Amino acid sequence: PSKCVSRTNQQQIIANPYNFSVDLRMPGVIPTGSDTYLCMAFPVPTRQDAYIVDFIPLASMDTVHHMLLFGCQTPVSTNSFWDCGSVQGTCEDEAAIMYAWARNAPPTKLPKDVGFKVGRSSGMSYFVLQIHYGDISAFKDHHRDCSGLTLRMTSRPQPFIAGIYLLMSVDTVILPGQRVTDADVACDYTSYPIYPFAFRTHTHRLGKVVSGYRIRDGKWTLIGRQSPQLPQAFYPANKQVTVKYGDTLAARCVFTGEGKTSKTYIGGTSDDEMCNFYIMYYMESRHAIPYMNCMEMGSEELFQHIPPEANVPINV
Ligand code: IYT
Ligand code: CU
Ligand code: CU
Repeated sequence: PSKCVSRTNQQQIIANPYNFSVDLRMPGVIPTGSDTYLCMAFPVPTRQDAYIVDFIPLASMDTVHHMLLFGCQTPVSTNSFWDCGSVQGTCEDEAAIMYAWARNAPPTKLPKDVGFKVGRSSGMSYFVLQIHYGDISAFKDHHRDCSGLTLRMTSRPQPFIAGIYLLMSVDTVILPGQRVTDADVACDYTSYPIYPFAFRTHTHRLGKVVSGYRIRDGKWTLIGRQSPQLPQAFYPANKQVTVKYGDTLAARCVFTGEGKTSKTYIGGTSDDEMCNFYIMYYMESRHAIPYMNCMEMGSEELFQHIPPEANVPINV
């Protein structure tokens, strides 16, 4: 159908020969049930390095619950779309998240002079777009969906690169009936300075609040705090906080086991849980490190000093 045709080629305005746009859209799909996750891979359209400097969502508000954009080397499939619910994932290798759009949440903008670096040398040859179709009653008319994103890109090197620091728990167990379970994650930061500008939280049903902090000289400073039951977009971070060598990054997810009759573990299905705090940062290009993560359980002694707000639920 004509409305699925990519506008990318027609759209080029040769104002600046370094700049171009890429449309990533579903190829006219009809999800077969509510809560379907569909993915599609797109090769990064250049042999040289390129930078994503802006994201423009093209999502049908009545059917798309959320969209995520990943970069990786080996997507699960390279021809057309696939079902990427809990069974099949996005990539064979590690996927790096670059963008999240969620219904009813304001989209994040990259700061000026900041871009996500993509292309062969950065280990990212493919984009993978994941779309979660929520309520599919709007498909009763059998129309096809072409939701997706436009990426504004440039081949001009950017002064700062964007990156993601992911704090995640790998070993939390939530006991049935237990009112509060804290999942604590913390790591020493031993690299060049990063400047957080957005954060995203992710848990499944049992998460109440997720908070992320920088600890410097024993003092805890909030980077961001959100209910994972609100749209899981990237929200603006506390801009005052920069992170440098010698700091500690820490996150706490608060869960409840109320109403459960069995233990809940970390895992991929909706009956499992996850505890994720993503920090989107920028960093000077000359020592660019685009992805970092922390999976260490924080020490009890350290978390004795976490601000009490980390355990205050956020009303949704
Ligand atoms: C076990 C777990 O917590 N998985 C998370 C975090 C994660 C994200 C990425 C782990 C790896 C990744 O490559 I990207 I290894 C998780 O799956 N989070 C989901 C999405 O997959 C991104 C989320 O919505 O945050
Ligand atoms: Cu969703
Ligand atoms: Cu999850």
